[in-house]
Amino acid sequence: MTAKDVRHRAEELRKQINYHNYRYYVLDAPLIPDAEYDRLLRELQTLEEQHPELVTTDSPTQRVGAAPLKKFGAVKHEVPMLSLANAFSEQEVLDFDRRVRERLEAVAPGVLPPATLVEPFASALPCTAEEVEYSAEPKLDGLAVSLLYRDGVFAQGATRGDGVTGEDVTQNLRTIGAIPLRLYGAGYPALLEVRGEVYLSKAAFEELNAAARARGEKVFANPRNAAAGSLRQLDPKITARRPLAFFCYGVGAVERGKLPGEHGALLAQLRDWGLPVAHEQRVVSGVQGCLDYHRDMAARRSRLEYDIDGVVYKVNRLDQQELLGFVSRAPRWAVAHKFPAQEEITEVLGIDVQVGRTGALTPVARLKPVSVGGVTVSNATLHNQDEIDRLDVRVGDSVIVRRAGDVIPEIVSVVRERRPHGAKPFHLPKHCPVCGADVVRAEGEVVARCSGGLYCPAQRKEAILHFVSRRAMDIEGIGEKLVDQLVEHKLIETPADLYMLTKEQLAGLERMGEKSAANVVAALENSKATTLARFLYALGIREVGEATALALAQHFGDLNALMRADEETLQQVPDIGPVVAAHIVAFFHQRHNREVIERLLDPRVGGITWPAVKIAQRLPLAGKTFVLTGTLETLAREEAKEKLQTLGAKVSGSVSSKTNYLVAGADPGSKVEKARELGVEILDETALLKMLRA
Ligand code: 9MJ
Repeated sequence: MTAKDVRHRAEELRKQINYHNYRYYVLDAPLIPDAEYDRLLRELQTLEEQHPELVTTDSPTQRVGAAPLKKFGAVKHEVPMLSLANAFSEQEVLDFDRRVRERLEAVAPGVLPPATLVEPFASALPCTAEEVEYSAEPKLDGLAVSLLYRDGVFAQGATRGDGVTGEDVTQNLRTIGAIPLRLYGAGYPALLEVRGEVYLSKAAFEELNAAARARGEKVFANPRNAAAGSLRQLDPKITARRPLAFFCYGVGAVERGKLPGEHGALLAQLRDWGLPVAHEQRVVSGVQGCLDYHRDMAARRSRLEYDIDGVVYKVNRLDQQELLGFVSRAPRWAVAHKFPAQEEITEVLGIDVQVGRTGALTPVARLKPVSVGGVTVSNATLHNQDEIDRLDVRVGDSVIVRRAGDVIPEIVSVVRERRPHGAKPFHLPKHCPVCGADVVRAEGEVVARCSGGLYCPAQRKEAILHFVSRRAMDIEGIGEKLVDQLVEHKLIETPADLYMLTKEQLAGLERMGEKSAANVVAALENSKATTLARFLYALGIREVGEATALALAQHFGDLNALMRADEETLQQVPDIGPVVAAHIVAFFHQRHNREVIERLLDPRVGGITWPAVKIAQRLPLAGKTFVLTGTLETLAREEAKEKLQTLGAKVSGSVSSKTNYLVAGADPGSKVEKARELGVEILDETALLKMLRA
């Protein structure tokens, strides 16, 4: 390609990418799949890497990459960023509308001349203040920002700050996909300041917090804090990783250009220039239109992608807005009609611990019932011990609870000043509140679990369904409906009881004929001849999947040996680390689990058997740990690793006292020295190949 071709191609790609951004973020109607979009972006990136002189600041490749700042600069808002007055009842909205009409009548009785009042806004509508038109919009609780476009190119972005001075967060705003780096189309003013809200969708907020919770990090109290915390990062790379969104709701400074004279039309124009506007925005007639809109949005609220805390009404005609002006820092032409509070204060009466069907323990706060946004809340999830520690919530505490949309109510914080004397920190029990088995919280895990898998009534149905599943004992004809009935009619408590069921008992159940009952009994009978690996998998020990069950069977060859093994012994089995080993030991440590196993094997009950696991079946390299280093000539590193693992070896990344062999290829590096120090046997490639063949 000639230099000119390259420049044309880069321009073409930028145009295309901008168009697809517009389809995706503004119209919500993408034309191409993400993969195709990524290809366009990568092609442009490659061109720009090869021809750095072609890079422009508004290129879609220039969203991330700015260096971290020491502090944010200050930005003065030429047109102040106003806040909104609130209305909490219909009466307050009626009062607002009355004040608007009275004031319009007072300052411009009768008919206003065609509006030349507001430059650059053009309007030719007569003004009668009988019924005012309003723009009605959802009110998002995010972070208000101002975006400055010079000749259509994003030049500067700032937070609202105190309304007069904000922080320069340009580099962070550039990382937000919904903010165009260049306006779309044509006809925009030479200088255009767009105003709107940066926010997190409900899904993005939940995801962000779930990830933080899983890492044991602190969670954000609400989407607003999460959005603010994400945008006010000195390192734009951190902001880039947060799924922030944006929508615009107005303009500030405008120079050299014409804009529509009505707010609704203005937003439509901004949308055409590539700026996302809330899809729910509408123009309504009079105060009744406003109240209808409020009711409609309240009903739709839980189904929206983002949290809203109310709706906003704005006088639609900009000349009327100008006439109305503002008091202190809020415009007289707009009001936020809030929904009832989503947060309330109440007391923690107790903390219960629930055991889920997989044995996970979840602490739940029992609350003094309180109405939150019109719904009575008497419970709130506390997630896990880390969350309890983070909040430091104790029985007797006064707490702030929040109910957002349909999600389970949560405790946001504790009002420490109101803590009663003697309130003690709460700890999850050491024994399962349902079955009494030990509770295990494996190192590095957030969730604590009951280890009474085969016996615990809370896990009963799940344990039985897993036991009969195809890859476990493969008992056909026993599904969820049947297990529900068997457990509810108290015909079975544990998997061992399955084998005592009679045809008559089964045939007496709903949707079970003679024939299906006979089939189930036959399937149970058939399942008795199995393998040790299947049986181990069927026990449903936490973290023991099929592969681990097979490795355990091959390593120990015998159930009793496995049941006696301690954590250290278990970790000699390939791919069994400390977490799995702890789960296995905890499981077999429970007397009730051992009793169920005994009954499963008892010829008078389960009568389950398997062929002896022959020594020959044991993998030749089981229990051996290898480390690979340097370049091998005939084998790729991954290939060598796979071959070793197939033969039962464990392949680790670093040499330690547990290493049996170090395989050293060409240019092996420091691992060889370490191996020598520790007295680990060193193999060259020939020796390795020989071992693999043997
Ligand atoms: C929010 N937060 O959703 C305004 N807002 O208008 C909407 N905020 C606003 N409009 C003027 N939709 C000042 C603030």
